[in-house]
Amino acid sequence: MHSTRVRRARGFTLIEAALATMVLGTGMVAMIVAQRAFIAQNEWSTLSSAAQRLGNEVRELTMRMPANDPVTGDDAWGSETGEESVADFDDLDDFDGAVFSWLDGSGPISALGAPIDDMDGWTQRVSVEFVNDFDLTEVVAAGASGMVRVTVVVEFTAPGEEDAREMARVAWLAPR
Ligand SMILES: [Ca+2]
Ligand SMILES: [Ca+2]
Repeated sequence: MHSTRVRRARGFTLIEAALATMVLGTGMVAMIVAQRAFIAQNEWSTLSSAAQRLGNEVRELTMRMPANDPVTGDDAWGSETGEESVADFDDLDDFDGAVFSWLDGSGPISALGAPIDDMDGWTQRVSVEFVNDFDLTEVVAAGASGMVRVTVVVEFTAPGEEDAREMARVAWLAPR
């Protein structure tokens, strides 16, 4: 009886203390992991909404443009002679293959056609295709249908990284 009392009075044993430290430690690690995951998720959603926005900027820019050049009609694909930059583009197929990138200062562009400041890392890639009027997933030869599909792939290169990552793909249809 006497000896038990003495043991109790000693307080925590080494093992108990070690266990308590371990429990605390594990709790802290779990908190840090959770916080990191939260920050990463937050960053990801910020990036993906920026990407969506950049896709929509191109969409707005081209909204009122015809599928074919107002002067040359559907004879030529791509930008016509003298149309050298986005400021000259006046029909949808002018945008086929266009790349607006932070790398060369050509992008990413806004709905006004001008590069947006402070958007390092971002690139918009545009492709324009004719699709089957009755099966919009099927790409057909240029001029062979009444429906054009414009796709903007938005990529982001994180600081310190070399490879760009696709963050959004915005596509829409435009009748000719
Ligand atoms: Ca044109
Ligand atoms: Ca054109």
